[in-house]
Amino acid sequence: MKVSNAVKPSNIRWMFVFLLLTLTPIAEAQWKATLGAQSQSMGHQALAFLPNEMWIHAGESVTWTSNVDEIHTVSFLTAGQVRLPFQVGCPGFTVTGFATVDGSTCVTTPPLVKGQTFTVNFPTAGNFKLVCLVHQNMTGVVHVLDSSQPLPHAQSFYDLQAAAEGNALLSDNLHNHQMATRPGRDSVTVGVGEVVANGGGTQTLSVMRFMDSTKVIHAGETVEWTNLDPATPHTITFGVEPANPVPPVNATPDPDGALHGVINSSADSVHSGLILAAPQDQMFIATPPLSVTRFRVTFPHPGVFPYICALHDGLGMKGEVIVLP
Ligand SMILES: [Cu+2]
Repeated sequence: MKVSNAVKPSNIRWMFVFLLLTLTPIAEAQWKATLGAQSQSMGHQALAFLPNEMWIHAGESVTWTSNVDEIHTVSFLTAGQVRLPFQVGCPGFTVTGFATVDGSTCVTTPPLVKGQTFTVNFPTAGNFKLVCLVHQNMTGVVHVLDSSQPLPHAQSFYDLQAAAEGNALLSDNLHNHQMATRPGRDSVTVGVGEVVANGGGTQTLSVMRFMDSTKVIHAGETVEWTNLDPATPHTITFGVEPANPVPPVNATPDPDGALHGVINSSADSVHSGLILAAPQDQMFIATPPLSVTRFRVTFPHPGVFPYICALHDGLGMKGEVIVLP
């Protein structure tokens, strides 16, 4: 007698296994995600919630753990709320360790560093946008479903996705982009980066390095720094680091808008202020003004002049200019 494929004993066994798998509820009261990923040198920073989209049941919690030396926040703003600097937060309301999010109030952590965790309980169903107040293109969403709804993924899926997304960001090679936009011999690229999108929001790669970190020039020449990163600010800081990194010190605008300083001796302090791309243009919203993306320093005299990015020197973002006679 011919036995059809559909009722072979081996197929019945697999159908049973499949049924078991599909009928077993995903019972995860406590979910886990990661803040950021970084290269060993700390120069490549994935500014991302990993993963940045999760589906959970009402009443369950998610714990975010920082994995990196760059700071991040876990922040849930109320609908339409203006995003404020991370130093201000919600404002004036920051919590550590644990919070409840139901969309009625803003909840944010202070900046979290490697090893720190934050757990959020979601008592009610809804879709909750997640942002980092330090990095504007680091966003995500937590879909909180009623307990009668099935969940699409288990924690093991999110663990794999987090690792894959982090690796994908860190391994993206922006070298060609950097070389193509390189303006000239005495130029230094101040970081390069990219913003990518997925179903949950946006994730960013920032390479936090001066690409030609040792520049050799002759007395009287000028070095030009250009920030190629679409979102991350940097500074070029010689001498004393100012308490407030935002405004420039001892630098004035050239006719094309770039800031320009002069260093006569190693006792001089010159600070670019924040050098960064303008916010991304969006249809139907007022066009943002140009921002300052370039900084120039003229060196009339020989010497060795070290400098740092005041924001990211802790990650190793440093350079020097050697001025020959
Ligand atoms: Cu920097």
